[in-house]
Amino acid sequence: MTVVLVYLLQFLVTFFPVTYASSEKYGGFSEPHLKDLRNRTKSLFYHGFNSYMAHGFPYDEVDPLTCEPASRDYEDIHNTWKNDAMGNFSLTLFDTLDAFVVLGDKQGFERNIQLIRDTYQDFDIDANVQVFETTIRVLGGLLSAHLYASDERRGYSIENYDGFLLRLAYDLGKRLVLASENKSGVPYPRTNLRYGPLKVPKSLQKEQCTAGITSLILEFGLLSRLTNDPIFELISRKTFLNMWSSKTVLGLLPMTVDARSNIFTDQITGVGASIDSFYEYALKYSILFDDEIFNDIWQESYKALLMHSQNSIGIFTNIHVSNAAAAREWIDALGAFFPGLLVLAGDLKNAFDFYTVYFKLWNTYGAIPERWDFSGFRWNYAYRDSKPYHPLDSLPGMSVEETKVALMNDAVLLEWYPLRPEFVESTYFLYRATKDPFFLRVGEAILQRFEKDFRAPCGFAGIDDIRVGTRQARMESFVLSETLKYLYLLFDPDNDLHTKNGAAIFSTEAHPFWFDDKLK
Ligand code: DMJ
Repeated sequence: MTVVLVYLLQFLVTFFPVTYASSEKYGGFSEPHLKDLRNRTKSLFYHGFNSYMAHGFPYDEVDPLTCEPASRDYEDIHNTWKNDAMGNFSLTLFDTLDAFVVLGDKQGFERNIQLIRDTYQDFDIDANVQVFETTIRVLGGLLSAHLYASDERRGYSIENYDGFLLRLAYDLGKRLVLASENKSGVPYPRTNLRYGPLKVPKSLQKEQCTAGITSLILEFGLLSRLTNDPIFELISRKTFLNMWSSKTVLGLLPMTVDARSNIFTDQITGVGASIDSFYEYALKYSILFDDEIFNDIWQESYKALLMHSQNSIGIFTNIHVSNAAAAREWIDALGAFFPGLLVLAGDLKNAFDFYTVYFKLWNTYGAIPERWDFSGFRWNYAYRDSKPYHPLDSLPGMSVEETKVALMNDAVLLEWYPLRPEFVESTYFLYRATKDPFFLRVGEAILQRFEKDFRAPCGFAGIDDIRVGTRQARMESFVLSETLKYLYLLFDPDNDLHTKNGAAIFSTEAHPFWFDDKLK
């Protein structure tokens, strides 16, 4: 026995420092383990993309369950869930161009660019699309691909590249910017790519949101600087600053606006859907273009959130903009990007506190509910606020198990999970900043869920109702362009994007952007 122990100790003394040293480099995971995670993520990406190419292209998406091509809803013009993003312009292909660079697949990158050259001369398409969605997914995809194709310093430049991706981006930009020609001063939310915003039915032009109005600035700014046509940046900057000037004395902006009158239609704010990328683009624009004014906007708006919206456990809650009174006790799946943004802002403590709430959601549901109630309504009602919840207590007439299920289900206010990227995005940023293997473990769990539960015959199907697990007949383009991209990057410490030479800002759709004098 003693001999065995001595051998064991010797073994540990001999090998522990080696194991420790190599695992420390990759935050506690060995390189072969990380390599395996990368390969598995890569093969998921190719499963999704190749399914799209085989069955979906040239349409916008592929139905992951039936393998039919998927495009706009021509029967119901009010089906904005589909029609806002699907412009009949091979959406998935444009949105995933730079993902091939991230995966280190130069051939795939060049092949897809050639395919675009062969298929698209312009965006002269009779389709009503949402300006924000088209900007972040298609224009953003084109700009990032153009940067990689043209900038020799990044190692993906294409021989004899003639800038046609930028010409396409310019064509698209000129169509999208027409939406700003609205007397009210607020851009129309939608436009018709061929005929302009006036061709869009009025019923679709009423409701705008703060994120939609302010989040064109990164793509439009880059487009202006690369083409030397200032119009895009001038207009989007002016729109952003106008919006910011209508903040309340508390420094808060409401989330919805009537585009016809430029009047806010609610008085509530938070960090999730409808306002998320306002914060994101204030900070990212200030970094990409070294802009003091936008840095001040970020600082001031974040300070207001810390003061009025953050609660005692670190959730950024929804509040009234004029008096900061609690408004709605829920958070949404889109808000899960905020911890990642806070990493970029250098505020790790608040990033981690808010992240742990989403982590808990992932752990509980194996997904992030689209909207989740943190009020504990039924419990508080049953006990008239007298008894705080304890995991071993139950509701009247229920077992402990039944109580847990009831409370879990009660809390899901919107039940779908379309494989959104935000939680993975924040996991990635927190890992980059801390190198804590905890985040790699979270990533590994997400990867397993993709392999086991989200994988479908032709790509990946989201969940229609996370309480029962019914599947969604849709793979949005962001599954490939964002969710799997961030997951891959999480497992790839030596990716070009993590080197000084490859540094970039990710757009809200995870397209890497950079800009300096050499690109002018
Ligand atoms: C993406 O298209 C972008 O991240 C956008 O900013 C918000 N939501 C979707 C994915 O959830």
